[in-house]
Amino acid sequence: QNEKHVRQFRNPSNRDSMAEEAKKLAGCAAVDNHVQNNHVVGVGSGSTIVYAVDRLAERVRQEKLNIVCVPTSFQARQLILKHGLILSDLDRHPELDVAIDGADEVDAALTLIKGGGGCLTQEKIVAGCAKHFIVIADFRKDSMALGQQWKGGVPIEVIPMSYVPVSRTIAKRFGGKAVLRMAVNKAGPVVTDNSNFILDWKFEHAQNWKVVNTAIKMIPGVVETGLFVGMAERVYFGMEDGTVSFR
Ligand code: ABF
Repeated sequence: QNEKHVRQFRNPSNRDSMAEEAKKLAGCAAVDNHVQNNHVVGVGSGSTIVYAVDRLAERVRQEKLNIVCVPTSFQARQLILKHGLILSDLDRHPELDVAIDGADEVDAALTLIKGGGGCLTQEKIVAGCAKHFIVIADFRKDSMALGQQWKGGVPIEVIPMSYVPVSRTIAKRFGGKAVLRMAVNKAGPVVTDNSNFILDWKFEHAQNWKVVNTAIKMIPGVVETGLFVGMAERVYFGMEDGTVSFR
């Protein structure tokens, strides 16, 4: 019995398929517990949010809910449209009842690293406009301290002309290395929805994330960081055993 369990756990494809199921559980839990009729809902980006929007669309159909959605990215906009949900923006709905989004890593204090998908700036703006910011993730994102699970570093969106000086300043002041994110085909840098570049800061050790976040934001050229400090109200984790835990 034990051996079978170990084998299952070591098989990456099993773990990945468990993670897919876990994302779905977390997405459904967030929508079921936090979305009500007449809500304006912020829709995050990534693969976990896809399950949340599936569930949201299902509830809108079944319960005839009146829901308005504000996207955090081009991907989120397409998802909203694909499901025939009502699409809005922050001009028309600057105050959201709830925003739901994924994360790359969540620590014990609910500090998040986000932006692996490159949409951190809009994600932070939308989360900041929401009365409740709810995060959904699978068990692989749950971490005691940032950097223990997610190895991609902290994404930082920068104005293109500033990427070299910003990268040098970060390395000098906070250690580690801030690397320009390149497109998968290496033909050029990743360009965000706001026409900016992304630096991935591979930090060397745990820091006071609130202080570091503020300090990085003060560097000329920095648009936003993927550190979400004191923003998440609740995080739902889909677990390997088919349950949902939250904190
Ligand atoms: C967005 O999508 C990002 O901030 C984060 O990088 C990513 C999480 O993606 P996934 O749900 O695919 O793990 O929420």
